[in-house]
Amino acid sequence: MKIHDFAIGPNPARVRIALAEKGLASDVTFVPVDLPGAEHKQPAFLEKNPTGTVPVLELDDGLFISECTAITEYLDNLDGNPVLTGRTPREKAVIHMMQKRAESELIDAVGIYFHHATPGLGDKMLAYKSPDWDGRQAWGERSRDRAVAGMRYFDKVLRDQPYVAGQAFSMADITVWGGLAFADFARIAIPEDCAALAAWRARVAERPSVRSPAG
Ligand code: GSH
Repeated sequence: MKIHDFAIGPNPARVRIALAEKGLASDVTFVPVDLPGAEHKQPAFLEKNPTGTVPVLELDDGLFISECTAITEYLDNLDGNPVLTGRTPREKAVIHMMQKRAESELIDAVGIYFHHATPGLGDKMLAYKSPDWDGRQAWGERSRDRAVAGMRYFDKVLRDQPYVAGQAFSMADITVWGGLAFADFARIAIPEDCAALAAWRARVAERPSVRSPAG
């Protein structure tokens, strides 16, 4: 298997953590994609993933799978022991729901702020953004506020349970982890009163997969 990604990206980190959780790190080769150079917006890459984002998993039969959730589900099911995406219908549904909330209310909201209200990945990416700086900035700042509201939401969830989707670590925790890492990078502070979120983060930071992700 190959993973086309950008080593320091927070979404690539989600898959790198999943690979380490599953003990599959040595089964993949990483192919770097030059995001600041806009390689992911060029036709050769868009053939692999029309949405122009990383990571992308390339299987040995030539199939390309994009979206961290789809990649994680594939990896998690390879050994018939899906610990990250749930075993029962109920577990699967809750993990899916919470991870989607972590995407839309946290990591994607941070991404909009970073890419549209700050210099983001630099000048070569400007051609792929709206030329209306004021509009972009206003939209980005609304997204930043949404990300902070997302942090508060997950703090509330974690006051009542040890992990984002319940009693066990899952793909939903990985997405929140990536969202907070992206927030650090984009300089969006976690509200100081989010004690449950901070305690969860300190606990997750000790996991071997998080301390030593694949790659
Ligand atoms: N929903 C996508 C997934 O789960 O894979 C998000 C992927 C994503 O946004 N990746 C970032 C990216 O490629 C890297 S952290 N950004 C480049 C861009 O938006 O131009």
